[in-house]
Amino acid sequence: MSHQLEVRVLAASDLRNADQGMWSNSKGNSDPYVCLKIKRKGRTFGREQQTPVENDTPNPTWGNRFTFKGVEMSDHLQCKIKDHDSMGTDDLLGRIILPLSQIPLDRRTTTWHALVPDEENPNFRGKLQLVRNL
Ligand SMILES: [Ca+2]
Ligand SMILES: [Ca+2]
Repeated sequence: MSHQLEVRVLAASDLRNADQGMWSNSKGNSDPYVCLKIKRKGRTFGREQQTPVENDTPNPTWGNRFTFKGVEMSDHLQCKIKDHDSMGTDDLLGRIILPLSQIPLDRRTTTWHALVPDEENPNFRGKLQLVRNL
């Protein structure tokens, strides 16, 4: 049975600073945004959607709502948080893949999801807050 999933991306916190060094802008902190997509049996289902960029903060807040049609409860939501850079490729700040059933249903039961470290960046840290309607 397929559903329409509405996800609201609330906030992230404790994100790493990916704006240090040669290619940084002068402001000195990451400029985070979130890319969301549905994964079904390991493959992308539907199109990727993004939050706006929050400039220069390790603790961004968004509040944007995203709708994904035709999802199944066995699907997963992948969230990648990236640092927007005006030069070069945006840096990955953290990622998480959650079964849809593990995304909390309303704000009162909101949990922070710890981001998953990556082999290339073992110092990943941070967490992400989401709620859903299904
Ligand atoms: Ca950067
Ligand atoms: Ca940046």
